[in-house]
Amino acid sequence: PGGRDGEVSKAQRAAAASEEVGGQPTIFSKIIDRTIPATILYEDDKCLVFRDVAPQAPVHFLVIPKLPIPRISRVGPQDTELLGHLLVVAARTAQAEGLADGYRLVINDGKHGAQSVYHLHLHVLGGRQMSWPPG
Ligand code: D5M
Repeated sequence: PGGRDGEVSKAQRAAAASEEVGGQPTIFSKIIDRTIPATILYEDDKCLVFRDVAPQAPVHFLVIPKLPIPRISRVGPQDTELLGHLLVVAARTAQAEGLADGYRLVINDGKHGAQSVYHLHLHVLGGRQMSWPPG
């Protein structure tokens, strides 16, 4: 597939992301385009990292792709490189945040995963002892 197919795919998936929330862009799209404020820790052409507004640990930030993939269960082989990039950025930002004793990475998917924002995001939580299993 050439670049044209890639563009079609992006448009379709942006539409899919909107459908999940009744045709409105998610709050994370508004953070990407700076319509609403966030405490941004890192940004590049593919992703954005910002602090969670309702932190569940002393350090709690989110890593999101700029491409509005709605949820992890919607990804395909075309997303492999992007997903790897998000993990590398998560780990590097965790290091920059001083989480040398470890941290928790979480992706919530759909209803049973208690996902509330339908724009894919990795939670990074640290700065305290985590327990297992999660609730
Ligand atoms: O988690 C969605 C997360 O997004 C949740 O931890 C709150 C966070 N959130 C929601 N709105 C904002 C804004 N405006 N800034 C920063 N963080 C936000 P989920 O995995 O979907 O349940």
